Amino acid sequence: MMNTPLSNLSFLASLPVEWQAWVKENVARGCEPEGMAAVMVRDGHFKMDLARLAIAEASGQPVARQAMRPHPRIDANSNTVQAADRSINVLFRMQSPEVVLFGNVLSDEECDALIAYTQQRLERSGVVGEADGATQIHTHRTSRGAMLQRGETELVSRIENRLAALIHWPVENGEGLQVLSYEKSNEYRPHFDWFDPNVAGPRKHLERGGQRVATIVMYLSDVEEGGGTSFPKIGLQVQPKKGCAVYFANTNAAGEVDHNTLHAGEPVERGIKYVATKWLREGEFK
Ligand SMILES: O=C(O)CCC(=O)C(=O)O
Repeated sequence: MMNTPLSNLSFLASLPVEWQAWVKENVARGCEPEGMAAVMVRDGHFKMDLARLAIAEASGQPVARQAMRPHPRIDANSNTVQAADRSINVLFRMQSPEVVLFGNVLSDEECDALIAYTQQRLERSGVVGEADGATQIHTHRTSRGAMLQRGETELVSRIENRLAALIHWPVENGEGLQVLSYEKSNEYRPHFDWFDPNVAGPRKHLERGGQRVATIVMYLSDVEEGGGTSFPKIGLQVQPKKGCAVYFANTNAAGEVDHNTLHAGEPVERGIKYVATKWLREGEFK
């Protein structure tokens, strides 16, 4: 089992390095914490709780342990990250919401093998029912998909270990890969991946490993037209590129869900889009 690195248990370390430096510098200068937090919210788009906790931590104040929520961490300050067996490219990174686009996550052969392996298992994808949490067929989601078990094959294990190393997050805190196939006009309309604790159905899913702290969508094919992953609240669209992956954090280090992670799989216009989605949980997913 891969242990969660201690550095994950730090609000300060969860900030981009330039903000870590800013916080340390201003704490050292004796700046007023609430004023600093306000600047972090205004200029860095951080949530107020996270800003306050990071400042408190940098000031050497005791921070309530229960307030600390381990969170994936990506070393994205150079353009390449060595993740277990593969050297992965960092193509862009934004901090709030935290979105990172990676290149070279999977080889062409790995993409093709995942598609071939799941081809006979694809079934219409569902959404989480609001009342009871059961999977429901809905017009908002028209792809077909296959849910894999963690470690189901050597290839699946290899990819899971690679992703775990890339984001410093235990393999056990991940759901099995979900391979999705979108044909012409198939889509996944705007939705959140995090479970709303105030709604009965989604709340049930929290019992099995806690919140979905982050998502990785890996593109297994190029798509001739359409099929981008869009984030309507932040005006971002990622075009599918075989072997690339988009990572986004659904919660911050204080455990707050991020409404700016609203995202959609845009309708495919031409070609077939294949993706493999990995949802990362706060705790072990059994
Ligand atoms: O198909 C996509 O681009 C996004 C997939 C997605 O939103 C999901 O699996 O949660």
